Amino acid sequence: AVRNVPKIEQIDAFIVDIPTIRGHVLSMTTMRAQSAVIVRLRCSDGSDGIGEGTTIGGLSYCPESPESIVSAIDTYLAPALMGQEANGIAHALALMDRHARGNRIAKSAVEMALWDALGKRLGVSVAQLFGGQIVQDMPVAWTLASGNSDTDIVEAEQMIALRRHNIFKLKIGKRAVREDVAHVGRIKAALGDSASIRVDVNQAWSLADARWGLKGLQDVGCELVEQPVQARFVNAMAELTRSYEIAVMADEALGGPEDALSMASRKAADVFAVKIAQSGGLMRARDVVSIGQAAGIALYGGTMLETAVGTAAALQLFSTVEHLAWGTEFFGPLLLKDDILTTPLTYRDFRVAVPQGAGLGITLDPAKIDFYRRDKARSLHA
Ligand code: MUC
Ligand code: MG
Repeated sequence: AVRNVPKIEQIDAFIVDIPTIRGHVLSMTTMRAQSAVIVRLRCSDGSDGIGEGTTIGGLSYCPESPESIVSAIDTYLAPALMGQEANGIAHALALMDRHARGNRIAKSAVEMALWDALGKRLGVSVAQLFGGQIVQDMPVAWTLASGNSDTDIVEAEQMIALRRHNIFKLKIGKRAVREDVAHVGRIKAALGDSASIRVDVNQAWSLADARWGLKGLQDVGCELVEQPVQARFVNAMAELTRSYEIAVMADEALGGPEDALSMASRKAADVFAVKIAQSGGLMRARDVVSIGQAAGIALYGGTMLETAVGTAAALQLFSTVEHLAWGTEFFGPLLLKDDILTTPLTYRDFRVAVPQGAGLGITLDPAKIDFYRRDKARSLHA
């Protein structure tokens, strides 16, 4: 008898442009909106899945842009997967690799939709598909990046009073190192022990800048520095990791398991910021986690400032990881002026909860999607 297995029938990818609640000032760009790529996948048995593949600041963060993610999916990945078995996610990933080099975020968006569809078909969560939930919720950091120290202090104090966040990541690297260290020092002095302060340089420093920077940052009580130098400067990351007390975290340097192995074997980080999109999907993010665990590198759940879709995927996957020593930054939906789910994710008591239900455990709000879709050309974007 021929098995009646569900086949992949349709994959739609589109951009939603959602304004941010304030300007988000990073070393390479200032964001005023997030352009997220949403994927909707339909299977022959009527089941469907949602995915997200999002980057930051157009092409300023990495070699993929929102537009390139959509075009990679439409032109290469979706045609390669049409008619393939929807349950065969490992096979789908292998096929995508055969048809397209790189383009991790695009592949990740499609893989995420396949996991969501599989979970919904089986009536289990994506966390269950990855071995089951160990934790129900996790600590969630907030990024202070208004571009102004006083505004950042007010914002941090509000977050602490609301019991929403007490871990703060400051975006630096745009100004002189001295000025950045002073900015971080002011914020740490204002918040004291009520907050954990970390910084993300997004690759902006030279090794010489970074030596001064790390020394200054640890002296003002900053606990961790993320990607201080360019991703390809692994030796510099290794030198910084061994030379200072402050923890050094790899972010842009981690494009999947191969990079994780090279960073681990060269002792080029104390902490891995593990991101689903940057790793090339949930399976590969899980591989990065395993390599980190095997090497004794601490873990942190990172974000590409995704909407609640990508954030839910991260919550599902990381809920199966026993120890995230540095917590997470799964706050993406809170940076956006609007949420695209029917029921938003839950943030309380400094933590974010893993959504319950089958697949990713979320439902898109169709009216919101229609409103923010770039290809529907709303007057908002005119
Ligand atoms: C990054 O580089 O880590 C994550 C949080 C945030 O504010 O920006 C990002 C991207
Ligand atoms: Mg980063």
